[in-house]
Amino acid sequence: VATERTLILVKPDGVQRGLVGEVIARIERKGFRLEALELRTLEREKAEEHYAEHRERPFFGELVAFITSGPLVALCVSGEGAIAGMRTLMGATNPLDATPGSIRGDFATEIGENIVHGSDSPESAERELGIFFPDRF
Ligand code: DAT
Ligand code: MG
Repeated sequence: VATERTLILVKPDGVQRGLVGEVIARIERKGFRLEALELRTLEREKAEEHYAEHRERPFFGELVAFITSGPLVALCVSGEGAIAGMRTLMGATNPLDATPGSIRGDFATEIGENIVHGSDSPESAERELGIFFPDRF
């Protein structure tokens, strides 16, 4: 497995609930590295760009409203197999389906408030890192 980097977000619900340290601790304990970290509130345009693949979905408006609703923490995480590895640490998109022991499985119940985002492929990772850290990656 190659060394990869991926964009991770602790979404506004995770920041609001004080779970930033918990999420970062799990990432570090797993053995992945933090390459960049920023607390910011996302502008609507950036949110729409980040979630462009979901533009036609019925929940798109809610998704953009939620992700812009308060500060989030954006991270670049790297390591062997970091893209799939972080998806495993996060758990399934719907927290009710997420395995206990995963972030979503341990801390969430609602699909619309599932604490974390992680890129789903090398292409998405590079695209998303370019949105959040344009002068770094
Ligand atoms: P993931 O975040 O696991 O990559 P995704 O890319 O399919 O999942 O969807 C992006 C986010 O959109 C997801 O984290 C929560 C929200 N979402 C997905 N499906 C939804 C649905 N059916 N209803 C409401 N929100 C949804
Ligand atoms: Mg996704």
